[in-house]
Amino acid sequence: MEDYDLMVKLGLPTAFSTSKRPFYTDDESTQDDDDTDEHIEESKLAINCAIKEGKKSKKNNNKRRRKVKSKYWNQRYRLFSLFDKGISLDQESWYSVTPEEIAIHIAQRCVQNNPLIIFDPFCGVGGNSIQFALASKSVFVIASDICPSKIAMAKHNAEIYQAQDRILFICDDFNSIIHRMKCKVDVVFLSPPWGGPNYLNQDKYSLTMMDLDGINVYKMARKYLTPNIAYFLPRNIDRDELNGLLEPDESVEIENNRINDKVKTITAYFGNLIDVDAQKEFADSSSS
Ligand code: MGP
Ligand code: SAH
Repeated sequence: MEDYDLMVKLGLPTAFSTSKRPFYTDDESTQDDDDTDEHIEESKLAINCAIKEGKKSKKNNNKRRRKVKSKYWNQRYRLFSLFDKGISLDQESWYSVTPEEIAIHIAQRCVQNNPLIIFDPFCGVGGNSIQFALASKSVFVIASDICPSKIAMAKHNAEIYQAQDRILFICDDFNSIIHRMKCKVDVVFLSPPWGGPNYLNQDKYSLTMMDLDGINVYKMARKYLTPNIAYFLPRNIDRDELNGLLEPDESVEIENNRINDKVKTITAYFGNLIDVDAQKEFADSSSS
């Protein structure tokens, strides 16, 4: 199915710039044509670069390696097990992408209630979106990011994992796309930027330290999208602040994501993503 048909089906505005081509309905205003065309050209260029980079990546691994901090390079298969098939990453993504093992786990949790649409509005180069699409054949993923080149890379990476057919890639700002979504979203996954690797410099990381203000990001997603939210956060997050996001009678499940016994990240689950059985088991065992 063409992206255009899907966008119409999902109630998405068809003038979004996607990594593929611009889409218009006959009655849509074309006043933003120039902006959109420019955006599309940028995206096309980025896709070509990503594809070229992918093709060359086997031959040029040494060249790539020199540009990437060894700490990240050494973890490349942890980020994408199919790295050698030509996975594309930019500098920011090397330290932001969700390690594959964690992304698979989060995806499995998010598909447990058989959602139809999962929205990943900070999709980066696709670490999570790919795994959402692979986690269940009945899931459709809307993956957006403000950065056109990341969208192009995410698309390219999704093709490597053969997950592209169930992901719609859109280049847009979170603050703008949430107001334009007309379709019902069943789950939203939030993985905004934490301000780079320096997030570990403080004992407790506050959501307000994010450039986008993590409290606002949560509140906007809760208000305009769905209460079923998985929020991907630093391991030193202020947990009291997360509890402070809740309305009366709501709860949050905070999960440590470990790799080799080390807590790497945490995921906070809200709404129907909370594992009620696990919470009950925990409550029973701690009260006995
Ligand atoms: P990290 O800072 O590389 O921690 O991030 P690590 O490897 O435990 O550092 P060390 O020095 O203790 O060895 C761990 C993970 O957090 C990354 O793999 C990303 O998945 C995630 N992550 C890190 N940052 C800076 C961001 C970010 O800005 N946004 C998002 N969404 N995820 C991030
Ligand atoms: N989960 C992703 C990584 C996300 S990193 C993965 O595993 O690949 C955070 C992403 O947020 C970056 O790609 C950045 O481009 C994007 N971003 C930053 N500001 C944004 C905004 N205002 N709207 C949408 N995306 C934004």
